[in-house]
Amino acid sequence: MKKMISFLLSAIQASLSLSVFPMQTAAQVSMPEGWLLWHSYSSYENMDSHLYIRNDKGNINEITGNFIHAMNGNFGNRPDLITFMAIDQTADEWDIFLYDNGRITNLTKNSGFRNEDPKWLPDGKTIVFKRGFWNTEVNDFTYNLALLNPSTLKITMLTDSLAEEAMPCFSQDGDSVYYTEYSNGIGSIMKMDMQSRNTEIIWHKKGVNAYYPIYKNHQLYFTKWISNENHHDMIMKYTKDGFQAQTFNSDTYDCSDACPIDETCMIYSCSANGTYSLYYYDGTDSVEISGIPGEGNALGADFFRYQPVPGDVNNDKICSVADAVMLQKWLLSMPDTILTDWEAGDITKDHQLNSIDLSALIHLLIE
Ligand SMILES: [Ca+2]
Ligand SMILES: [Ca+2]
Ligand SMILES: [Ca+2]
Repeated sequence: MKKMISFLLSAIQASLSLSVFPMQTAAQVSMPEGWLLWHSYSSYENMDSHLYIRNDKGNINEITGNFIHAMNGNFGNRPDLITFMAIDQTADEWDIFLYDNGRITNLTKNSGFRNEDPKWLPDGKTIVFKRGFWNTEVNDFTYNLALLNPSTLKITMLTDSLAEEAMPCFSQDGDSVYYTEYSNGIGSIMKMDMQSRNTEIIWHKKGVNAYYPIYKNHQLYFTKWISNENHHDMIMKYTKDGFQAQTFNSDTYDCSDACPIDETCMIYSCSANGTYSLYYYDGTDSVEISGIPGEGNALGADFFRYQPVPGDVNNDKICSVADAVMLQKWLLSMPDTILTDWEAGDITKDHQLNSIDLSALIHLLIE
């Protein structure tokens, strides 16, 4: 190992005179590597929803346990940390569940409430969800937003109003929570500042339902009806430049449940074939994601992107001397040297691949 490293260090000296290589761009239209989570049901009323996960190797497993009708899974800060909602049959109530490396816990067991729509806060330590109870004063359910600590099971209420707040999701900095507020069955997209608890309307139009806000990569997405008259769903993106409709939306079928992967790519549910299927949009084209099991509808996707191992240019999921050798050969323009994952080689993250990255890679190996 030491001999190899000293050889590489001397080789760096030799290659330092090489000019900077611009990054190559991969012209592939395929989904990035990662873990995909979704639920599938024949119809919501049949209460037959199942929660599935496809790992980064492409293997699919159903998340099962002492519950039925599981849905709305959400990844925490690692792919084996998931929260979802399901019905606890013994208690006959909606509960928030935790899946942690294969172990399942009911976090709201026998609460006497309806617990729904869980989403992780960005730190992966707290869950925000919707909690409802039968309110005898108004003869209807009252729903509020709440925070849940999975370690202590402590619950902190965020709202206390007769209006229904639903589908909460946090911004990446954790400063604000976006949610849907319903009035006479029509949803508006709202934002609450976590410090002041002040709320503001992000999107509201009379007679047009808007729901399912998702905040990712510093952009907000949500689903809304096309218009007063056309109740097909479409996905909107909200940035500093205003509201933008996604180009894949249609007047004749539904596009909903945005699951953004980066600034342009996303997974979403689309009913172009009659029932909901999962689609991947690469910024230009949409393709149906193949090999998705489950009868009927596939909805509520979440995606945990595979994080490349720094320096792993041969993409064998570890950083080793073999990567240093490969990067060095590439820098020396040796014939037939192709980097499997050049992005992993850009350790300095300056979008250039040069001897400074090789030097940084060798430092990683020495560490
Ligand atoms: Ca409320
Ligand atoms: Ca490697
Ligand atoms: Ca670099």
